[in-house]
Amino acid sequence: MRTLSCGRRWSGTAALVVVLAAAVSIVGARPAAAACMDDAMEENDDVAQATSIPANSAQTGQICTNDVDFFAFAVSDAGQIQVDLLFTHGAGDLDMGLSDGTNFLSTSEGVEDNEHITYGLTPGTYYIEIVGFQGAENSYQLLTAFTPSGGGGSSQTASQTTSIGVRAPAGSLSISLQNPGVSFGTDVAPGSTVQGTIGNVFFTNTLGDGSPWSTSVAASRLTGAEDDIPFTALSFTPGTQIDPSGPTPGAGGTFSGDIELNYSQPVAVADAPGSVQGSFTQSGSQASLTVPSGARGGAYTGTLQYTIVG
Ligand SMILES: [Ca+2]
Ligand SMILES: [Ca+2]
Ligand SMILES: [Ca+2]
Repeated sequence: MRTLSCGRRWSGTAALVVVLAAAVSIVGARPAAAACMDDAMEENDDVAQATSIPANSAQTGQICTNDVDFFAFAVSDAGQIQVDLLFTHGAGDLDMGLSDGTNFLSTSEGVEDNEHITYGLTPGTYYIEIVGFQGAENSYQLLTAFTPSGGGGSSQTASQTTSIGVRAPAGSLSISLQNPGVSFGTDVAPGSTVQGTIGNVFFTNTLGDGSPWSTSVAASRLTGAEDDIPFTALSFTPGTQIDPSGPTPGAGGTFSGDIELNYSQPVAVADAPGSVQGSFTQSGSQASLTVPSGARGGAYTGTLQYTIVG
């Protein structure tokens, strides 16, 4: 049994050439044999001429006397390479080495059929070198199989965009106002209560989804240059006239809530069951403001915010 580690034949590429050169005279002393038909991958007798193959591949080749066959493959991931050189030993002893182009990483120099190498690789280019022992000739099949580390595969991602066009509701839900503003007067005495005319409120519900719907209003504080009037000083009285009929006027009332917040709790303006559909005008609504007796003189402004929900 020949050992694999003694470096008898595989001490490096340079040493290999010397051994093969010495074999020339041995073969030359033999009786003439049938001419060896080399493979189509020639010349591939050194690293520079190596035949490029994938890391997973199957090749057939021929070693003639003094021939060396080099194959090169590259791996982009770390992993394990398995190299099988298949031949019949009795027809000619072939041996095999795996190198990084400079040094052998592993060799297989058995004295039975076939050679086999398994070796862990980092990303890079590697070379398989096939020789005949002491000038032996034989045909062979070379099989390589690479398994990336980490569960047998490197990860990869691909992406695509998603899109959808959502159909708009068949109907609409809207609210608008006749008057852009509500005035409570321009020269109001502190402590007095004054009325402001809201004007018409227009609202439409044609959604037809059967949901009940309602309108409401919330108030902000009225802000002055040196003082504020809280929304709790305001109240709202919804108009009782709604045209056409259907929706019901809300109860209205004084705005309430945490006066530190921007808006009060909503006050009901009108509501209706889902069966009431169409466009409506509510008229006659009023707002009332009681000016605090300690309010400083000046102009104050605030906001009434209307909402329709259905
Ligand atoms: Ca060859
Ligand atoms: Ca060759
Ligand atoms: Ca062998």
